[in-house]
Amino acid sequence: MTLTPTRDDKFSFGLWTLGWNAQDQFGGPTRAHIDTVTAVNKLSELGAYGMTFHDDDLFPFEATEAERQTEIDRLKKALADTGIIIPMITTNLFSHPVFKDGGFTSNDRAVRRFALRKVIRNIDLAAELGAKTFVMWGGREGSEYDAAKDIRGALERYREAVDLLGDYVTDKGYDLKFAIEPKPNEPRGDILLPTVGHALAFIATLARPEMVGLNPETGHEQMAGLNYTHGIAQALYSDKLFHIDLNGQRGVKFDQDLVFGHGDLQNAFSLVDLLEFGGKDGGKTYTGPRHFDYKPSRTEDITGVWDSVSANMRMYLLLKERAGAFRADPEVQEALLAAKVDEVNTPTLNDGESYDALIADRSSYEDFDSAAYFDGKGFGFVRLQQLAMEHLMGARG
Ligand code: ASC
Ligand code: MN
Ligand code: MN
Ligand code: MN
Repeated sequence: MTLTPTRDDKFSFGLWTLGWNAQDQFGGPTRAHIDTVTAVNKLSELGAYGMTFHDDDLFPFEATEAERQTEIDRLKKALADTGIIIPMITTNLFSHPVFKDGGFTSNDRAVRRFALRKVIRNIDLAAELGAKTFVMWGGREGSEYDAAKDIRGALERYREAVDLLGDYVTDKGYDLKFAIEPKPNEPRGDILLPTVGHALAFIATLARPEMVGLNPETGHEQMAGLNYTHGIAQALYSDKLFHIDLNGQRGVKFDQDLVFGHGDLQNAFSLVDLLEFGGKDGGKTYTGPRHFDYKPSRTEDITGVWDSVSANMRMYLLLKERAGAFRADPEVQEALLAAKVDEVNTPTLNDGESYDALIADRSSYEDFDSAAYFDGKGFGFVRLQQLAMEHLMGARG
C-alpha cells in the first residue's frame, strides 16, 4: 500500500484551512494571505483531488460584481489547468458583523432575508462549478443568554430557511444536496443543532428530508465530549453521511482544528477503520470526499502550511494501512469472534417472532439461569482493544 496520496483517495481541503492567515482572538496574523490559484496548484501537486470554499474565501464580502467574477474566472482556469474539482461549497454567514446574532435565525428579520439571498447566490455558484454538496455550518446560529433567544422560534426559522433552499434547488433542477454541520459552541456560547443527534432530529422535521444530510466534524463532536466514530456510524445508519470534516481535537476545550490524527489518535483509527472497512452487507460505508477542515497552527510558516496539508493525507493513509493490518490479522479475527462483536448483527427475535412467542419461550426467561449463563465469563474487549492499539502503534504486522 502506498502512502502517497492520489486522486482516487478523494482528499479535499477548504481554501479557508490552508489559507488561514493565523489571526486569532488574541493576536494578529502570523502568515500572509495565500492566493486561490497558488492553493489549487499546490493541492494538486501534493495529491489532493478537491478544494472547497466559502463565498467569502474566494472574493471579499464587499466585492463588486466584476471583482467576484474575476475571482471565479481565475478559479475556473486553475481547476481546468490542474484537474482539481470543487466537490463542496459553503456560505459564510458568520464573519460579517451583520451576522452577529446569526443568519437564518437572527432575531432581526431583515438579516434573515439577507442571509437567504447570500446563500441562494452561492447555491447558483455551487451548481455552476459542479459541486454536489452544499454545507451549512450555522456558526452564529445560537445565543449566549437564554433570555435572548426563543429556541423554538429559531428552530422554526432554521426549518423555514432550509425548506426554502430545498425548493430553490429542486425548482432549478440542480444536482445538489445539503449537509448540516453540527457544533456545540464557539463562536456562540451555545449553537443550535449542537451535535449529530440534534441535527438528525431536525432533518426529520423538514419538507424535503431526503435532500438534507450531515457534515460532521471530528473536533466538533469531541468538543461535546462525544465519540466521533459513534456519531459517524449513526449518520451512516441513518443514510445521512453526505460529507465529512476531518481534523484533530484533544478533549473538551476550544475548537483546536488540529491535523487529522494529531488529536485523539485511537478515535481517528476507529473512524478510518469504519470508513474503509466497515461496509455492511458488502456495501461501502461512505464514498464521498475525505475533506480536511483543520487549521495550520499559528506557529507555522508557509513551509509548515504545506507540511500540514501533507500530514493530514499521510495520517489518513497511515491509519488506513494500520486498520487494514488489524482486519487481516487472524488473532484479531479470533478475538472479534470471542468478543461476539458480530453477534449484535443477529436479530434478537426469530424471523417473524411476536412478543407472544417470546413470552411463550421459557428458555428466554423462566429457564434462563443468569448466574449459570454468566458464569464469570468476560467478553475479552480489553484484549481486542490491545490488539487494535498494537496494530495502531506498528507493533504487529
Ligand atoms: C465551515 C466549517 C467550519 C467552519 C470553520 C470556519 O464551513 O465547516 O467548521 O466553517 O472552519 O473557520
Ligand atoms: Mn472545527
Ligand atoms: Mn468544519
Ligand atoms: Mn472549523
